[in-house]
Amino acid sequence: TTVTRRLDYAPPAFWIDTVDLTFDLDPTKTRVLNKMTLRRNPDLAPQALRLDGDELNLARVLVNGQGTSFRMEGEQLVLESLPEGHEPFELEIFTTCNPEKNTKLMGLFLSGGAFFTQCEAEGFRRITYFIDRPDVMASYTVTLRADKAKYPVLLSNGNLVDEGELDGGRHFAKWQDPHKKPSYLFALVAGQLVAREQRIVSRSGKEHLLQVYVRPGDLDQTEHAMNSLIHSVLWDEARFGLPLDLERFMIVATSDFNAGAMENKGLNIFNTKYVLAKASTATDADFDAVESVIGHEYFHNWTGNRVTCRDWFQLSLKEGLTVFRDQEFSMDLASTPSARAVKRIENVIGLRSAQFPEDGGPMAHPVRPDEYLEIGNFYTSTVYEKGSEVVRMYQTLVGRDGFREGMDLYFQRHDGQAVTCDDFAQAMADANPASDLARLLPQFKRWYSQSGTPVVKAEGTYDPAARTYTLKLSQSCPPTPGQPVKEPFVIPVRLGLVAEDGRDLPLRLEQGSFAQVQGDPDGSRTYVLSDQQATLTFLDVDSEPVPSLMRGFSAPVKLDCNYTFEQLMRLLAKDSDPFNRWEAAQLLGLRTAIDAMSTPTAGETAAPARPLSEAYIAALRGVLRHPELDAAFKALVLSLPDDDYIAEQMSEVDPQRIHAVREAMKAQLVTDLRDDWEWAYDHYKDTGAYQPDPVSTGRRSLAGLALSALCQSAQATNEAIWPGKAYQRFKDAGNMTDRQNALNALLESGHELAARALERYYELFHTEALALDKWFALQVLAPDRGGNILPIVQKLIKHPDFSLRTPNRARSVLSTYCHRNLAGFHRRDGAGYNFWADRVIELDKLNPQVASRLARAMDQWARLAEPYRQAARTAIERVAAKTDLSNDVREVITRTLA
Ligand code: HT7
Ligand code: ZN
Repeated sequence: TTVTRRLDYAPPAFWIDTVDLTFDLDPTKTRVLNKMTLRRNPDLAPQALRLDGDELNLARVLVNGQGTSFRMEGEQLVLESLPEGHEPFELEIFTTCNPEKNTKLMGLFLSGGAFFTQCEAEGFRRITYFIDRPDVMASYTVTLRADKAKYPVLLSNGNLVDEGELDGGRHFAKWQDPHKKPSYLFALVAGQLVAREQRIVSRSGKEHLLQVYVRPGDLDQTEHAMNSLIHSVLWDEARFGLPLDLERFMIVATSDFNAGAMENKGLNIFNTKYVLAKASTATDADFDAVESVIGHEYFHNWTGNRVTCRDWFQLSLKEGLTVFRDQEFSMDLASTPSARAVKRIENVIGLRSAQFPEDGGPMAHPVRPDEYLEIGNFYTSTVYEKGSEVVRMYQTLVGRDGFREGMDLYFQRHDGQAVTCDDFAQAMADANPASDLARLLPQFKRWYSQSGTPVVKAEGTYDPAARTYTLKLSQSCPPTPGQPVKEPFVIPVRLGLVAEDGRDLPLRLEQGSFAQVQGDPDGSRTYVLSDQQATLTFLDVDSEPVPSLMRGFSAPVKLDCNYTFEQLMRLLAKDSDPFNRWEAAQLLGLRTAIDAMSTPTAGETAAPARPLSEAYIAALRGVLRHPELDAAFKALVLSLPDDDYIAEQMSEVDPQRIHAVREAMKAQLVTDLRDDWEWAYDHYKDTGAYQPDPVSTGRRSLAGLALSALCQSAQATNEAIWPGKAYQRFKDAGNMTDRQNALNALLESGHELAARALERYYELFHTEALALDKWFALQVLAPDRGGNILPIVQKLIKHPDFSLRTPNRARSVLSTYCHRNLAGFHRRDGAGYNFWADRVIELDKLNPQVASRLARAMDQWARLAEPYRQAARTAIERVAAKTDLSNDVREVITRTLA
């Protein structure tokens, strides 16, 4: 229980050059022989060797073949009497561990009778004693021995160099990794698995074998994963000149996994959720997620594996950069400008719903954190998603070609090394010496050190006589834990001036200049706001414009611009930037919600009548019926900001009131546009044979929204046709997207047919784990009606198919309830919070990482109105009072109460 601090970094006292591991795999007692060559770090004074361990049984330690003295300090194995001088020596360590008891799923564990590993961040020490930190890079040879019938497939990193039979029905396989790697990238897999295989020839003419390993019945669900992998290999070569550096690249799926996937060198291990996909059980969103996670792990092969992190404070060096790369990959595959914009909007929705609240709450931390108790708690949306936005800003400041030059220089300088975020920043600046980035680098790096979401305030005035438009920009950033005062950031503001007819007006500045950004579309320029304030005067502006600011979400900030209603309507109808068209609709929705919140009603859960204005409804109708806009884009514009995003805007949060207001807005939207929804449903509902491409995905998404609206409006008028049609569609659907949307339409409208559909769904899919996860989650996500969700949740956790030990299943009920159903969870009687406390305590004993994610559902408690706030505090204090919490949960709870 000690805090680790970034500034305490010191290089390791020893280097490990080679590691030769032999495993005798057994579910309850796996033997591990670890033979290493080490040498003293010549730059440091002689010190003891300290090896990390966690829940290991130590049998024997030999130095150069001889017994030696050692001692334990906590979980560390300490060796004092080692050969002097700088010559390499050999250290052999024999340990055993118990994979079957490993419910934490870190280190070596069992899933469905097969062995898997998870070593990032500090799991390798649960397999053997080691200097378990990312700057210690070694060459690995691994021999796996196991019962052949139970574990016919034996995999580890690199190339298979030997295999054969052993006595007693056992066999072995020997693997050698040609690349040096840190211990967190080690992996092994052993079990009954089958593989889809594909040989490919890369641009350079090299042949590679790609394999996707799954359980025998699942092979028919691997085609999309394999295609995504092939696309990833081709894309990284084409866009970044980065080839696959292995003869063989393997992906293996497991149904018990704490995270999404893991980029172990040449042997990626995946949560089944991000590998398996077939039309009958996976939705369009699932297909998209498979594509982006396969891309993400593959891209780590360069950004993370070839160049890795010096220490875990640099996590965003690999994660922010790799998220950026996977987002660009999905955008490039999307191909049309409109489909690209849809991807961008989806990414920004994700950032705002998770990262913005994180940055404004008790767990706020910089993209490069300064301290941690448990590193597992810092795999956050700040490190990942905000980190990705920081990388995107480099590209915005130096252009796409400049960014590529920066990447090239980064690899030229650092291939094979463990480096820092500063090294990446320096490579970007050095490759672009004439850019704003090079000029502003020290200030730009505040994005790594200062937490909090900056606010950009904008105020414009038009002078018709002078034909000038003056835009005053200023920036500020609220205080965050440990950081009361912030210095100004470097904020790229991509902007345009929109005329009444939608034209982009010319952008001519009286003084100052725009960044020389290649790739800005006509009518957009990027202004780099680096001072606390700036005034831009535009010349030759022949009519009053509406400023379109932060186009494409050019920086991870909140924009505060007091647009009039009419100005927002102009942007929604005509902005050439699709992101800001969508943004205008969101702002209109938010304003309506906030205004309605302050309108008195008969009680806080009573709905204000007809909160949406006629003009706004008409504008949404215009978008819905638009002859040219893509369906996917329409669906995004027609979706109201969700409860959580509305809550994010309030200084004091009343969850029930927010929910009531949003439900009232939705009720009006479904009734006022009833005929339009019907038109949209008929127009978009047929997509033919299932294809997960952007066009058909968009059509299904809009048809789903329409069906849901129609069922809700039918519920209001007691009309039975639409629920009947939804039930029919649920029964007949040829793919899971349409089926789930139909079921959801019934659940959302609260129609009694929902129960029948749920029963039928269970009959159809109870043997398919991922589809069954959805069955649990959909019931928990339904709108809360008079507090009915908690009893449903309580019933579901008693269901024979529910299990706390399988993270996907546990999350499908618990995280869905505590993180994603605002009104269901935040009850006036506090029962949701009590339920949360009980589950966090229970889960912490099994799997601290999953428990600490759940613990974060109370991040925003201090902003709650009464009586929620007091009830929340009581529940958090009850967890805090436990003396045997894991470090993971302890850290979250302590920060939450601070
Ligand atoms: N780099 C991987 C991180 C990860 C992880 C971290 C903590 C505990 C379990 C974990 N499994 C995977 C995932 C990634 O970003 O690609
Ligand atoms: Zn990653």
